[in-house]
Amino acid sequence: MSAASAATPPAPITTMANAIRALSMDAVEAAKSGHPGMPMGMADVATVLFTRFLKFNPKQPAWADRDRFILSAGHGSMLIYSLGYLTGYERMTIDELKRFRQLGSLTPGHPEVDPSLGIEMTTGPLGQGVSTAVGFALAERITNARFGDDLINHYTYVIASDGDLMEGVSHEACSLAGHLGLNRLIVLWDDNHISIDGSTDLSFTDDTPARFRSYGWNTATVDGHDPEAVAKAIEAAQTSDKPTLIACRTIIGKGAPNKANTHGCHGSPLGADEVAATRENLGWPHEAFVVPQDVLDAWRAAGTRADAAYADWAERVAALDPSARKAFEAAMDRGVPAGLDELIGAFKKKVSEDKPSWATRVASGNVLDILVPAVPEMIGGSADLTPSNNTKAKNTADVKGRGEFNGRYVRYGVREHGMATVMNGMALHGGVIPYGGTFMQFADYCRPSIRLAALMKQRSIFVMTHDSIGLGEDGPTHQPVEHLAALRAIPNLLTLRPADAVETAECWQIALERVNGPSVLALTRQNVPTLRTEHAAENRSARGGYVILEAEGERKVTLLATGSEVSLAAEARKALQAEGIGAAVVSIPSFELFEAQDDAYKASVLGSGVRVAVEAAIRQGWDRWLGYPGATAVAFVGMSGFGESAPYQELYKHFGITAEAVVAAAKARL
Ligand SMILES: Cc1ncc(C[n+]2csc(CCOP(=O)(O)OP(=O)(O)O)c2C)c(N)n1
Repeated sequence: MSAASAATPPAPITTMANAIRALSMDAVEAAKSGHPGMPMGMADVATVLFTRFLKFNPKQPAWADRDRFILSAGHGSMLIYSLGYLTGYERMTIDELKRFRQLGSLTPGHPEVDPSLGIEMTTGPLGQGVSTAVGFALAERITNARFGDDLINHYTYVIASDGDLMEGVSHEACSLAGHLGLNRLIVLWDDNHISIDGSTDLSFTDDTPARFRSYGWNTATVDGHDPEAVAKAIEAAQTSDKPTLIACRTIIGKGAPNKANTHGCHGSPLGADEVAATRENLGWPHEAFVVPQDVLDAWRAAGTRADAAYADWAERVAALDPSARKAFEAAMDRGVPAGLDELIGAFKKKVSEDKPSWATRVASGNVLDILVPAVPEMIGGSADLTPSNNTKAKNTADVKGRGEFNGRYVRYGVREHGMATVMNGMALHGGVIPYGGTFMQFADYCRPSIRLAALMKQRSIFVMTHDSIGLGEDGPTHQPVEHLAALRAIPNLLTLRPADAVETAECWQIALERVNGPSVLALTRQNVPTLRTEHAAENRSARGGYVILEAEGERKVTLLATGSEVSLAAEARKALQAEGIGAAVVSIPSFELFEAQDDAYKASVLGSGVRVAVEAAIRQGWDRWLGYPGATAVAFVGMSGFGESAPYQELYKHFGITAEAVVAAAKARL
């Protein structure tokens, strides 16, 4: 048992659980929408967890060593909101519960990340919570290995539903958790045999515990309405050397005399009559939203169980020598790593002098060789494409798992979606800046988690190499075409497509400094020349778009490009200039950052006259720059269908993405 569990409150546990049931059904009733069944079914399990095991402090919700609790079955959000109110998170008032699902309330339909309310992550897309929890548990072990038991030593608890365990991503992430032996991960499965369509027998007849055992987990099966049985299972899980799945056999909507154990109470209000009958049945005579003082007191006492543990921990932090304390706080505060300007500046200077023709994935690998040793929070990885993604910095060890967590690199296996969720969990936990690689084509396999990273404002850095038909012979299945547009469509995601080694370093700096959102680095497989041959200390990519090559003489044409096509635009510029046509090249490593610049800057970069954009991808999204005021005529040179399998030089020719085509497009419009 954790230190915090010593003071077991003597309160009647069923009555305390009934408070969750009543608040949940009342809030759903008031909102006229929501999911009462799950919180009512898991109320007993949650009460055992929060009153006897969970190490948390509603007055110090950001406590770095708190246990993490993730409600993966986010549709049952009233469970976590009820717990927040009952245990004493200050802002989670009874009025917020009354405003369940209303605009601007702290109680949206599905929980949205806010640790100050005890909500560790945004859940709702089933499968995400339990999978992201694997990342929390992994970050806990990694930060424990770095900072020691005195500072980081906690559990990650999850409540997951049938839907969570049906979703493929949970299979990926839980398999990884078993492989790594994340023994501080404890999943309480709401094994209620009901989902939306009815009985889980309709579609879900796996032997789930056997499946988890095959992943390397412990499993237990308990009556989820027997508090002692639940407590015993959690106690055993705490000392296990494996992650644990506790199948809690429960009755959905427990307490509702007519609707319990039916899918009718999964996602609809119980209705006034059933609510009244449930009050009667539970022996809960109180008005809607009224929790009697003695029950509230018992819950509030549960919220103070870890006060002493917190004070002891704070003392240990205070007693650290100043440099150790600074390192710990810097890591856990999720700030900007120190010294980036110098590291990136020196790299840029060297490559602008050496002018290598590296693929940007190679440039990225070389940047990582410098960054990873200097930024101890960075934890890399790849979904089994390490040699292709160039994600492993020289001389770094693997995070092997099973007690060995002091490495810097995670072998995620062929689990792109799982990798992305786990990265998000690490970012959310804090103390770790996760980056992970795959082919950009497989961004689609990660997309739900990339979207959640953006929604949750987390610094997950996705390294996506092989970013166009420029990957060549692997053919259309591997060649991204619409992916840049699709990634650029996600709000609060930075899609960075650097043109050369200098821009690659700048983009890494941008991604690391971006403390409130994820980034994708789109990197080439094929070599590209160094275009930034004059060193500038300024991070020019940070403006999103800039004139990388100005026109000689009057600018008549502006060529817009990203990534590998910037060098193609540079060739086209040369040909135009040779004919006396003043042409500038604009590199746009990030649409989002360029969009954020003021109009005067954008106008000066985009220029007037003819504008031609070139990108080995679809046109979607480009018209915002082509159509920006000032152009007399515009053209786009790119892709409009899927790729082909051939050496990449041939593919560029085949699809007409060439310097000649750009020149012709410009000249035709002059
Ligand atoms: C990825 C995803 N697909 C579909 C849904 C819609 N949805 C919400 S709950 C649910 C299934 C409910 O069954 P279960 O997970 O067993 O929860 P319970 O009914 O026991 O509360 C579904 C399909 C979702 N939230 N996320």
